[in-house]
Amino acid sequence: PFSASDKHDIGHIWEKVAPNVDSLGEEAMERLFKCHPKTKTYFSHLNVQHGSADIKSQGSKVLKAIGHASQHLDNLDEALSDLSDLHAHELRVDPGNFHLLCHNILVVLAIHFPKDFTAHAHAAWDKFLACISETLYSKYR
Ligand code: ZNH
Repeated sequence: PFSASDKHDIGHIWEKVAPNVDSLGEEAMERLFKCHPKTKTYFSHLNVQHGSADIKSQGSKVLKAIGHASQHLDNLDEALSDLSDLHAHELRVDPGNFHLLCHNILVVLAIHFPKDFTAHAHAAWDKFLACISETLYSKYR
């Protein structure tokens, strides 16, 4: 359900994110943990202190998965199938947490790419991240 202009805006911003997945991913995770400290409980085996290598690596993995998804907009279920198994069966992340992370990713995009983050791009990314989230918790029972 992505229009041609949605796809354009998703791809255009992704190209700007791609070279910066470490720092932008780290910032999104830090904002998530600051605004919603309970989300840290899923990462209790990692170091979630400010500036930790674990946060950087987790944020980078999340953004790279989003980049992968951006190349498969018409086929998210298949593109994210393994990740969806992981979140549903192993990590068992409460579905209510996904929109919190998505919101913080949008905030990071808005701060770093203010010119590109038009209302239309905002809406396209909001839809894109919601579709990713829906795919990641689609296998929950
Ligand atoms: Zn997640 C992991 C993505 C959301 C929690 N993740 C992960 C990874 C990735 C991701 C890529 C890696 C995997 C491997 O390694 O294989 N996520 C993602 C995305 C999203 C998400 C894309 C949306 C958008 N997560 C999420 C949330 C949460 C989570 C919301 C909670 C809060 N994850 C998680 C965990 C993990 C992960 C816990 C594991 C970590 C470690 O390392 O251990």
